[in-house]
Amino acid sequence: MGLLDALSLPKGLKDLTEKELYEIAGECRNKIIQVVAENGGHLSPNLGVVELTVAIHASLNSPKDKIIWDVGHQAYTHKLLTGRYDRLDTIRQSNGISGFPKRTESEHDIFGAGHAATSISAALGIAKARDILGEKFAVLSVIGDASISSGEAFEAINNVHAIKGPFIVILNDNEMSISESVGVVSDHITSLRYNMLYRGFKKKAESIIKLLPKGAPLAVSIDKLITRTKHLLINYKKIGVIYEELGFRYLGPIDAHNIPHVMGAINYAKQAPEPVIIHVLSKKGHGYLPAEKDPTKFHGLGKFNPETGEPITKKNKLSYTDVFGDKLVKLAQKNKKIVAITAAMEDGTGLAKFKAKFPEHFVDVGMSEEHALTFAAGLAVQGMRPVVAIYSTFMQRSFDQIVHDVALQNLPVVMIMDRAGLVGEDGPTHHGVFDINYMRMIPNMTVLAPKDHRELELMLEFAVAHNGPVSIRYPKGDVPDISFKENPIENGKAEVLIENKKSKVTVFACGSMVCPVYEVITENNFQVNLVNVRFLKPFDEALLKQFVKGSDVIVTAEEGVISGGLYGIVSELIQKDGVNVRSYAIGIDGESFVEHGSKQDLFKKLGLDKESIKNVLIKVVEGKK
Ligand SMILES: Cc1ncc(C[n+]2csc(CCOP(=O)(O)OP(=O)(O)O)c2C)c(N)n1
Repeated sequence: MGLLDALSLPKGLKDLTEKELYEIAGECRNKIIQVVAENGGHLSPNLGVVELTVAIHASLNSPKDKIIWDVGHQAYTHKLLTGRYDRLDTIRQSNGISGFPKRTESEHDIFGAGHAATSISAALGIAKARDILGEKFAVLSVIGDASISSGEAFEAINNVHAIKGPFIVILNDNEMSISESVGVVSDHITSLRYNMLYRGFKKKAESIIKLLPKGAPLAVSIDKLITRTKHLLINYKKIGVIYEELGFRYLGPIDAHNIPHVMGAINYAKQAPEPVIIHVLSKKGHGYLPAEKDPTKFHGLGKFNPETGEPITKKNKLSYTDVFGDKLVKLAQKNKKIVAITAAMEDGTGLAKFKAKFPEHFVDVGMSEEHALTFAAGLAVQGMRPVVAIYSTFMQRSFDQIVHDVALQNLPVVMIMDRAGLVGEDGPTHHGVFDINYMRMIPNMTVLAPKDHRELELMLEFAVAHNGPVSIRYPKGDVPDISFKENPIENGKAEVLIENKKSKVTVFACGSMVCPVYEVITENNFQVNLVNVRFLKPFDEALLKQFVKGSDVIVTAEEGVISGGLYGIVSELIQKDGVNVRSYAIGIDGESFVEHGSKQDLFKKLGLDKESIKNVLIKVVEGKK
C-alpha cells in the first residue's frame, strides 16, 4: 500500500514533507502509466504535469479554491489526488470515469472541458461571481502553450485586468501542442524559455524560493526580483512584459517538475492582489522514456506494452484518415491551387504526407479553428482551393466563420470533417454528432458523406472542382471491407444500392451507416430498398418522392443526431408533400449527450449496431413499427 491510498486527499498533502510529496508524484506517475497502458488515453500530457498537480493541490484548498484544467486531457493526477484513485482503472471505459474533468463526477472538477482554450474565460467568470458574492477563495487555471494561442484564450486575457486576485493562470510550457507548437505566440513563449536573462532570473528566483519555509509569503523577495528583472527585460525587447501589460503579474519561468519551487510561486500568487501568471517549464512525457523520446506518439494512444512502449494492436488496415491524406496528395500533384490547412492536428487529420510533399501549400494555423476557416476564405477569394481538415467536434468552433465568411460569399472552401459520428472513449466533448445538422441548414453549402473509401476519393475530387463551399464527413476508424460497383458522383444525386420493386420499405442511409445497413439487408435477405444518400445537401428530393410513392415506411440511418439531421431532412420533405407514409429513424436522439465508452458499446446502446438495425427492419417489414 502506498501513500496515495493511505492519505485523505487532497487535504492530506498539506502535512507531507518534500520527500513524501515526491513519493506521491512517483506513485501517481506509475499508476498513470499502468492505467493508460491498459485502457489507452492521454499519456505524455499527463506525465508532464504530475509534480505540477501535486504542487497545486498541496498549495491550494480544493474544492474551496477552484482549479480549472484547460482541455482537461492532463487531469489524471488531479483525479488521483481527489478521490478517484480506486476508479482510475475504469477511465474512458463504459460506465467508468471520464478522461476529462467532469462536474457530475467530482466536486473538485469545477469546470468540464475537452475543447481547448476555455479555462481562463471560465476562471474569470468564477472569480467575478466570487467578488460579487463577497466570497474568498483562489481561482487557478492551467493552460498549455498551444492552447493559450487560441482565440478564446486571447479574448479572456483581454479581460483579465478587470479582475482582482487571487487569480492565477499557470502557463504550462512544454513547447508542444500534439506535435510542435506553431506561431508567434508560441515562439514568444519559447523565447522566454531560452532567454539567458530569464535563465539567470529563474536561478535567482528559485534559490530565493528554496531558502524560504514551505508556504511562506514570498511577496517581498519576489517583488524585488521582479522589479529588477523587469528592468532588464525592458531593455531586451520587452520580452515577458507583455503579460504584465495585459494586467498580470508575471512569475517565471519555473521548473514544473520542482514541487517546492512551484509551491513557492503559487503561495505567493494566492496572496497577490492582482492576477498572476506563473510560467512553468515542463517536459511532455516526463519520467517515462518512450514518451519523453516521442511525446507526439504518446500524446493520446491505444493500449501499449508499458515495458517497451510498443502498441498492443498494430494498425494494418486503411483508415478514412489515410485515404483522405493520400488522395489529397494525388489531387495536389495536378491541381496547384490546393492548399491544405490544419488546426494543430496534422497527424490526426492525415496531412503529414501532404506537408512533406507540398510544404508551401500546407499551413498549420495552431489551435485556431475559427481563424482556419476565415483564412481559407481569404485564400479562396484569391482563386486558391483551400481544403481545411478539422475533426467534426472542433469544426463546431468555426460555425460563424462558415456562415459569415465562407457560405455567405459562396467561396469554394472544402471542409473535411474527420471523426464525424461517435468517437468512443473520449466521450461527449469529442463525439462529432452535430455536423450534418449545422452544415445542412446553411445556404450555398454542399454536404457530403461517403459510404466507403472509394466514395471518399470521388467526393474529394468533386469537392475541389466544385464552385462553392463543400463539407465532407467521415468517421473515426477503418474503411469498410465491402466493395461496390462504382457510380460517378453527380451533384445532388443519391445512389440506389438495392431496389426491390415489390418492397414497401425503403431505407435512406448516409455515410458510415450505409455499409452496415447493406450487410443486414443482404445477409438476411430482407425485401427492402436501400438508398445511399451521398448528398445531404442538395438533397435528392426527386428520388425521395419516387420511393415515398411506392413505400409504406421510410427508414433513415445516420451516425448523428436525428433532429435536423438526415431524419429531419426526410421528414420535412415528406411533410411538405403531405404524403401519408410512416417514417422511422436509426440515429442518435439528441435528448442527452452521448457518454464515453467503447464505440462498440455505444453503437449497441444507441441502436446503431447491426443487431439493432436487423431488429428494426424485421419490425418495420412486419408492419410493427
Ligand atoms: C478546440 C480544440 N482544438 C483541437 C483540440 C485537440 N487537441 C487536444 S490537446 C491538443 C494540444 C494541446 O497542447 P497544449 O495546450 O500545449 O497542452 P499539452 O498537451 O502540451 O499539455 C490539441 C490540439 C482540442 N482539444 N480543442
